[in-house]
Amino acid sequence: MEAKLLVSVHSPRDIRNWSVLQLEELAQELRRVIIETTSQSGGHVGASLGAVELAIALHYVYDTPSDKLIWDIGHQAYAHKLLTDRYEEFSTIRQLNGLSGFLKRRESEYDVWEAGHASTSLSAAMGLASARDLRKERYGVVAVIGDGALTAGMAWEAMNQIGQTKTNLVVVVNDNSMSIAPNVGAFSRYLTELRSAPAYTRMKQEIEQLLDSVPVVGGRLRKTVERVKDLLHHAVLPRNVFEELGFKYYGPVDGHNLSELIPVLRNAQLVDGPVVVHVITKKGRGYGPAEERPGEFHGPGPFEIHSGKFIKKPQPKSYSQIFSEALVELGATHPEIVAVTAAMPDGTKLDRFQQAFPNRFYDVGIAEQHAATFSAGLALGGMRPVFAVYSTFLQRAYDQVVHDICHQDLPVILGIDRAGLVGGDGATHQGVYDISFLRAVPNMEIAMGKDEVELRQLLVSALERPHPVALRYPRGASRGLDITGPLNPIPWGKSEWLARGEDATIIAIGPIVYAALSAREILAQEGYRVGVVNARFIKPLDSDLLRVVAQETNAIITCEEHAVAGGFGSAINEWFNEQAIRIPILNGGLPDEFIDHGSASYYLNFYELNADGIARRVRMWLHQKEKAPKQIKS
Ligand SMILES: Cc1ncc(C[n+]2csc(CCOP(=O)(O)OP(=O)(O)O)c2C)c(N)n1
Repeated sequence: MEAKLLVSVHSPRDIRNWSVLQLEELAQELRRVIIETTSQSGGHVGASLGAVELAIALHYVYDTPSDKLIWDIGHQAYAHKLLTDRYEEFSTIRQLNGLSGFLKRRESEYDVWEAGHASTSLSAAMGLASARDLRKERYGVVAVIGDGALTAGMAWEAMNQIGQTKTNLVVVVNDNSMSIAPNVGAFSRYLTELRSAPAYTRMKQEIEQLLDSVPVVGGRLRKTVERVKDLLHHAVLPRNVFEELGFKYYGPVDGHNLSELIPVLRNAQLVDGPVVVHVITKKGRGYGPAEERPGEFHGPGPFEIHSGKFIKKPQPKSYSQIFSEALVELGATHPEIVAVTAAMPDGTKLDRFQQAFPNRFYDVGIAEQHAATFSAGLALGGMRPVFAVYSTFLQRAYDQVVHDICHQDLPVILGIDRAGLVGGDGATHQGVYDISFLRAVPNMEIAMGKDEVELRQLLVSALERPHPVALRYPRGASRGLDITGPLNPIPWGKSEWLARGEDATIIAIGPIVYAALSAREILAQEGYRVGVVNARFIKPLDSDLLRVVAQETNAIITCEEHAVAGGFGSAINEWFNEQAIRIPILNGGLPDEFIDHGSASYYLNFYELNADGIARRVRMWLHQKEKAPKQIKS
């Protein structure tokens, strides 16, 4: 498409002398580009369409990049990317070697802060503003945070600090009353009240101006008048929560009206001390289907622009759906099962459980820490909580898992969704660390099936355990297997022999087991006798089986879609070390580096974790071993 205005915008400086009319045209063009691009590649279309005018106004008012603009999460910042010289590459967004779907400091000097997880912006802004003040530098600091992200404790920890200081920092609350799903909780309700009282707020601002304009003259009289003004202020004008915390409050402002937004941001910029600008926006603004179905258009794949229909190849059910539906099935006969999500009812598919058992479902907002300890409390009270959470977001609740769940050995089930590589969301979202950080914790048990049949069975087994259990499953489509069989448990801690082999045995965890089986076939054609074990359990390991492996085979290869450091393979190494059984072990997994956006299949190939890659590594390794002096097995 032709973007006649945007082609001439190489930096926000290029628009700073434009009229509001021109800026409005630019907004329309930005929307067209965002819709056209995301219709092909998918992406965070709804949030970004909602923040188009906000991005324009902020870059218009502030002298970026000297002034620092921090976006919370960064998923809403596509217009910011386009205004900062990334139009030419915009079609590569979220693809391998293309632009990131979030902000990246190496991508642009305008990307001041990198995120992907919610609610970090205010702490980062406070840090930046404090450094500025200490170094006696002069630049503006502005943080944009959504009403959803404002439900997180971390945001309030920052508000608590910012409100106490006199530092110059502007917090823009981008309030669209949506998280991914409709926003939840008491604070969200409070924002709704604040939003629905613009007439009151305007009256309040007028009274404030009036009071400020009362002239006061010298000495004691001045003090008395100031005091009377103060008293009047408090008597006439109840303050909102932001003001109580020490912020100056501007709003609510229509976030799609540049003539309103720009002057308010200018005023906020002039205030000495912390300010909240409360901006009302609409998720999906300007694209009918996204406005009507904001949840679905939060982060969709490709779609038809004219109909808003998603372009999807028919696929088996996702692992999330399998997990959630099994939970619904079990929920019918287990009234003690309760489901918990931290703002991800759609992503985790727990919305199915919500429909079936509304009283036993909790969406606590973007509050993973709270969700974990809340689950611990539920378990303490005799319920069987299942907290379904993406592996990456569980990182935030580590202390709660250690201190509140595991230390008290409470039987909470963590449904660890998106365990493994995640694709377009990239480095901040890869689910490849949870084995490492969970298996170090006493009482925690960790399992992962090779497919959806085992996922269902392991859920039944997990419910029988008196300890915390982490049950991992990957992002995306399952294998399409028949899951109509009975929901029988898998014996706890028992791995599965899939094939025996004298030359080497591959011990794999999760769906990568199937790649290991294919690798075995490739190698069999070359004369290698390779066994395959479906581990199923990371903790506890199946000691009996591992002993047999050591007796029957000359070498072990571990395979996991997870970081090698501290991962499943490390657990195997530790076990053999501890048993003083010497056997060569090769660990297949992901390296000690952050893995950017790009398809999971690309990275599985790149890191030799698909069938060909596993076969290649095993072949090379066995070949080298043949040349090396013989290892001694005890
Ligand atoms: C810690 C964490 N939990 C969950 C998510 C998933 N997530 C991404 S965007 C989003 C909604 C954010 O809502 P809001 O801040 O209001 O921004 P909006 O999308 O409405 O613009 C959620 C829950 C995340 N990024 N980080």
